[in-house]
Amino acid sequence: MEQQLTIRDLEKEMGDSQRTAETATFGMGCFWGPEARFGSLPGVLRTRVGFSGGTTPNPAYRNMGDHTETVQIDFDPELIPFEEVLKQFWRNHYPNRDEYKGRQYISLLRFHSDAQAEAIERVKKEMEAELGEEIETEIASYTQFALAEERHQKYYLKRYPKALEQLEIFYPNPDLLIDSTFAARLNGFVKGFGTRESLKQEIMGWNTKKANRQILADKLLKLKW
Ligand code: MHO
Repeated sequence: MEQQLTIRDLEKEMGDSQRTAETATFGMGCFWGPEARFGSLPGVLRTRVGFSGGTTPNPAYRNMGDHTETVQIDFDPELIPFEEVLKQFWRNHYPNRDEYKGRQYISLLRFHSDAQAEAIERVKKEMEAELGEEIETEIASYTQFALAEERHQKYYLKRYPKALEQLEIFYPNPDLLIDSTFAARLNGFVKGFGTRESLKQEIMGWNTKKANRQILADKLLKLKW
């Protein structure tokens, strides 16, 4: 019998571009939505949700203490510059909301380098002009990020058990959804970001073996939701 390829094999060469990948960490309200939005953007390699910005040890969804719901993405800055990530961040939530449930839903940014810190200051000014208000996003240097429970990862995609069943062959363990670009795109797609056709086009341009790209594009077109 032919050996079954898992998503790790199918996306292998994309993972290799980790050489150039950058990470961004931010909170903009309930983490389910922004994981889907950012997961749909070409150039975003991986998305995950978790907790950041606080001091409570071992945070979990029902015990996040002073942490904030946070999305973390790995992206290829040649395909999507950090400035663009920031514009998507600020244009898609209101950063000055009154506190609600403590720090759980605050607007939060953690920078991973001096270059990111500088870009944040620059783009923030631009966004303040656009918004006509000062932005109160909590900005600090990155220290830690704790992954949320598996049920919160790719939350919207998980609302489609029938599709997940058809994907099981690529993802024999649900944890494989966390690091997968294909899963990030599908999670965005079910939330209404992008079309089947635009996603197929993008996949055919991925830095993967041609046969593997074809397998993923075929799967996408055949998926029954
Ligand atoms: N309105 C959602 C928020 C979940 S989000 C992960 C709920 O509590 O059902 O904070």
